[in-house]
Amino acid sequence: AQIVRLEDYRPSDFLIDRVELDVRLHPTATRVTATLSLRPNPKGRADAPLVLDGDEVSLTSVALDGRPLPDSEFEASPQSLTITQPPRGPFTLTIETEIDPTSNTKLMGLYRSSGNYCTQCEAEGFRRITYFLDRPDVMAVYTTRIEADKDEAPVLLGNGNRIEAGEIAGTGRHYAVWHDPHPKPSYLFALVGGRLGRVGKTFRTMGGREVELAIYVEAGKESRADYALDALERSMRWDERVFGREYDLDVFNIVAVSDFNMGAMENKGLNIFNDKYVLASPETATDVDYANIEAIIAHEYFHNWSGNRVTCRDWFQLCLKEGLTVFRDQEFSSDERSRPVHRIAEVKTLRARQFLEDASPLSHPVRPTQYREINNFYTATVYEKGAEIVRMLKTIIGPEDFRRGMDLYFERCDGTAATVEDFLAAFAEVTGHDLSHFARWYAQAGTPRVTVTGTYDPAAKTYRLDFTQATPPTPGQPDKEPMAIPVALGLVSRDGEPLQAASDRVSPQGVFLLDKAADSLAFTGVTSQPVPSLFREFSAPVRTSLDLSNEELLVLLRHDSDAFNRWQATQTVAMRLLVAQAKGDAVADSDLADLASALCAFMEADALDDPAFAALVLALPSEADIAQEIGRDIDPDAIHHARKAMRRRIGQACRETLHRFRDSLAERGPYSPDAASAGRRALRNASLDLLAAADAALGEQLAVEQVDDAGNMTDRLAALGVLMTLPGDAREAALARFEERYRDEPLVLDKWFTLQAAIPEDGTLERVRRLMEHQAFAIGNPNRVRALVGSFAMLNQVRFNAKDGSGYDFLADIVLQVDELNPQLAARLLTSFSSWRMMEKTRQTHAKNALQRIAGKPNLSRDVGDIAARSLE
Ligand code: HT7
Ligand code: ZN
Repeated sequence: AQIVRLEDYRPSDFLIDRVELDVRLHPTATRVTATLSLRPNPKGRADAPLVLDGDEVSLTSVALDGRPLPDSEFEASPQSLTITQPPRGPFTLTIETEIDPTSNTKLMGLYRSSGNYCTQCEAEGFRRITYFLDRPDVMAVYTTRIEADKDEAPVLLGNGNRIEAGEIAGTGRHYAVWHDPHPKPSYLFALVGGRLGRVGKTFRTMGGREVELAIYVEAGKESRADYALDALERSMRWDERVFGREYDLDVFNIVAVSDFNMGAMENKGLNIFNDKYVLASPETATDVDYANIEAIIAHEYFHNWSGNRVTCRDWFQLCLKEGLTVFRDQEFSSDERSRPVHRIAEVKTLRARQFLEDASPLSHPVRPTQYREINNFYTATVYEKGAEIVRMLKTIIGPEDFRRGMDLYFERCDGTAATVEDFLAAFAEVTGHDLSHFARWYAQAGTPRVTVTGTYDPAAKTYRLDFTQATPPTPGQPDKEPMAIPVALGLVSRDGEPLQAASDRVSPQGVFLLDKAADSLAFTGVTSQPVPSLFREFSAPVRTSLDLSNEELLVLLRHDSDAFNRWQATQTVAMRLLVAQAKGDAVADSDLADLASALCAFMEADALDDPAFAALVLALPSEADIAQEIGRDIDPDAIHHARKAMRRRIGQACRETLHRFRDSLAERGPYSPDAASAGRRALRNASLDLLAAADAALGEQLAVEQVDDAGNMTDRLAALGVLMTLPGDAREAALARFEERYRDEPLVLDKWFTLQAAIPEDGTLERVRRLMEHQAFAIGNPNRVRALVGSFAMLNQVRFNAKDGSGYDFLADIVLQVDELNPQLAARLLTSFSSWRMMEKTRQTHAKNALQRIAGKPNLSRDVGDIAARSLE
């Protein structure tokens, strides 16, 4: 397939100032008339033909300045429309096309979900609606007339403000006209037509403008959108307060649909959401669901400035909007919830997804330089590492200059399609810093490893830290340069007393900038041997090797003022022991005992001060984390057994405390999704999990009771999750009762699919195959496929990586099946092979065979072909 390269970017030869669309909705033959006001781009090539993009559209007619064009003056295929000799001044092109939304299973362009019409245009979906210059640097003002059968689609929504609506007498049809005054790229276009329920409220912006907020959902589920609506209002207020950003239209609509390729989409004034990230009630959604809804509502809203008002020049600049917007939504959630708890959750996700990707054949820079299929670059690297870069920038320049830089960026780039260079230029200008070294973070792939050793000189009362950094080779980048790494740090005394220490290389905010391959840092006036606390709040997306003993790390758990590093210290100790056990190395029983007793002591002393934090401390590194740490010759069965044994050990050691938590943290009042209540539930359920690991019979009894008596989905699902680790009739009976209770709740049944797909037992693959026949499963629905097949591949380390290759063969079969319907979804499933080269030999061979079988299949989509090829490179 053709490769698109950043270095080949050139401005479009034509610009489009205005788009008038007339869309007559019909289930199988929707007619679209697009009237485009075009002109040659002064920055483009003179005498170039006009080549419009298309994808599976069928052309009915084309007219230039009102004159129907004869066949000799254009060339049309489903993929493009070329006007061979366009005028050299402004002109209008009127294009009529016909599309079939019902047979659109790719869920890109105009499609139907539960009978409703909706669109998805990012990245290249608009060309599936009409022929267009479908690239983000072509920005136009859109007016959209939508017409539909009144019964089929009583609600008609478009971008911007509604300027007209009416009935078409005698036809049973009606229409609405929407106008969006803000020029935008085609990927932000959207329309919706359907039978939908609505909740809404009025929001007054800081400038006094009244905005009608509304969320449209499946009729009957309106009350489940209340939390999302509240999150929207809080996001709007936060963006005004923290970034000075005000909303700019009279309405802001959100529509929830049940068939959706990703989480949500930030179309201008008309966000479209996967209903999983809108609908919530205590009976159907968990605390994690509520937190995700809040974060994604905020993320899409924040795009109104970081993405829509300032958009991307080309798709290589995707991190410009996604990394920045993830950073903004993370800051919002940290302000609304607990900052340290949220930071730990972010880092867990970053390591599980982005570090994994960076260590795989799919590793790429935050700003890639080439792609075959842009849909494959909506990755953890672009999103999560992209957000970490913005966070490091803020850490290096400080919060005041960061805000001044953001203001300048928004002001200067408003209404434009910008680049990473434009973004960095704003910060360079307000600070006077040269950010060219820092800019390497966008260009160089791979996770740097920082190695640190500390030396104390009691006579001189000095403490020296020696740093080195190295980044491993990644595809296309064998040699790496040193990065600019902000190290937020402090020294901690062993007895918890404050420690006075000074270094002129550390900023007043406690940050040392490591920007060479090796550097040293000396502290003076250090009166006792300290323990260094490095990368506080995880100040940079790096791996670290520290020469600290387990005992020293456990000092940090007790005494560090930085909550992130208190958590990190226990994770590091646990990881060392788990890795050693999984590799079959000798592990001293006293080391296990020390960890368990440090955890029990922490639980006794501190857990109830911040239960959410305590629950995170109690959660051991996952099997996938351990595999990543081992890095080569991985045996997932050995990892599973090591982790299981350690859970048992901790459960036994802390049994009494855990029992006490079960009682003292029991739910008293009605359910509330706030962070403090969620934290208490998290600690109580973590206690159940460890108790069950220590004593299966007791665990089964407590879990069955909780599944049946729980007053909310968080507790019910947590208990059912514990039962998944305990084979037997009680588990099967509880699963059956759960299924019966939620038989009409697809989003809840997804959780039921997920739990079963993750059971680490021999029969799970058969179970997953059986569940694919379940009446609630649908191969065309991304949520269902991700819940069952995606969870099997991503969450079930032992069964997906089964030594006989059965897990890989199964996934390959499903990828090929899904590819015929929805290539984007198939390609995402396929990324679960990304760490195949780290497995031991037998598994590697099976994985390679499965990947080769996929790569060799004729007529693969570009999406799947690209992932398969890169995975094998
Ligand atoms: N900007 C959006 C990314 C996106 C997408 C969303 C839904 C379906 C297909 C999609 N392709 C790309 C979502 C976001 O990051 O905010
Ligand atoms: Zn986004």
